[in-house]
Amino acid sequence: MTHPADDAVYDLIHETDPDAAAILEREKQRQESTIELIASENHASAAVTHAMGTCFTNKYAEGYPGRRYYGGCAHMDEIEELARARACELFGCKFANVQPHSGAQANTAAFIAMMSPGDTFASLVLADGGHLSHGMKINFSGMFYNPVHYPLHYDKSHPEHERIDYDAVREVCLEHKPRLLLTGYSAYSRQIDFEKFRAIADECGAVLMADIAHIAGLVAAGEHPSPFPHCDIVTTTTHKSLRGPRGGLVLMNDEEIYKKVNKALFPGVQGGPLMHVVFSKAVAFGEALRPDFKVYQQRVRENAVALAEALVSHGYRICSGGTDNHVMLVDLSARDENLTGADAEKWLEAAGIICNKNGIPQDPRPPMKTSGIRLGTPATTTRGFGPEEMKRIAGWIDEVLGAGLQGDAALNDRATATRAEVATLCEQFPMPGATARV
Ligand code: DSN
Repeated sequence: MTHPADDAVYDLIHETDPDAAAILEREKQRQESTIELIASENHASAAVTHAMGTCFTNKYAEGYPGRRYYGGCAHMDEIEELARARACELFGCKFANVQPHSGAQANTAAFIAMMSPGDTFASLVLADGGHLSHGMKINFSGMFYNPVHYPLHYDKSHPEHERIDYDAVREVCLEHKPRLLLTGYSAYSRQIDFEKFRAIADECGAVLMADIAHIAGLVAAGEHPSPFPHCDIVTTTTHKSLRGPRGGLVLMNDEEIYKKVNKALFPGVQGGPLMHVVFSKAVAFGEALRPDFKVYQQRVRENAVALAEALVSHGYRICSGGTDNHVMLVDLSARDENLTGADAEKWLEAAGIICNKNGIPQDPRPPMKTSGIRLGTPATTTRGFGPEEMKRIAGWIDEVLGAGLQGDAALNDRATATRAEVATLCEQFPMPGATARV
């Protein structure tokens, strides 16, 4: 399956640089023939993919529409205004900055806009499902600010086990009086109650920020409650469930915050915006505004539930007891206490199933080993997989991990057989966007 635009791109690059073209071809074939379960990845459409390969890449446009540091920016202004307007329509807010190169850059700008160095903020620690830029000591957020972390419920007999403990969030905030309270996570499968966070932020006098990088597509489609009007500032990536190009986005309703964010991002954090990516963001937001995007997001959630239930039927445990969104954390130790996330990631890749090892709450294993894997359904749903395919995938996962536990010979046999079955299924559900030229 090829898109004519992919053929043209491949031919062009092959003519001028066969070495690079060969690598491109191998990566396209890898994506085409494997099942992508990394929760933060997706298959962008051909329009979104190829929008990044336009002459917009040639242009410097430091500044913002109407106030640039370079001449020749008339069409940069047009496309940035279009992207901003579509982002605001999609998320139901008044202001958008579409220039962040990534989610981490968006978070950096938000922190600079809302805090002074040394200020305290409250967040969920990475090990419980947060993010590197939510206060890890090795990241700017932990180097220049003072993170305090609120815990998850951690009590196996409690119905809210491994979910946000809103009473504990309140206690941490009342004790530390953070300047900013941060919600939104990278490995959390439950709905976030933004209204409860707002009440806590108001009680302790904090700014409320949400990083909706993972759930942005669901939020845009109304399949997860919106952070607006509760949050003061919202950051996201554009390439995960939102299915756009790789990049970041900041959203808000307050004009003063908007001005601060604009200044914080440029000149505070970034130089020239990636206008070819801004162009592609506009195209992606246009796609997300279409009615079929809502149907897509409904299917993402249905598939996540189907996959989680099927894994439970094979003896795995889903952290927090299930999923409300696109992602799930699978506790492998429930299936076999010797199973690690690192082994599972490697064994499944050999079988054509791509995922990432991930710590589970209070994981006794270190981050490069882990007791869990994180699975998500945005990419497989884009391909057109449904609940039946999710059941097949869960079965394959169990067969491969079971074989891996028996040793290398069993794993090799099983992985080879599964990889062929996976490739056959993938052929029936071609990857949209930049598809392989085979
Ligand atoms: N690396 C992303 C993820 O996989 O969730 C977050 O930045």
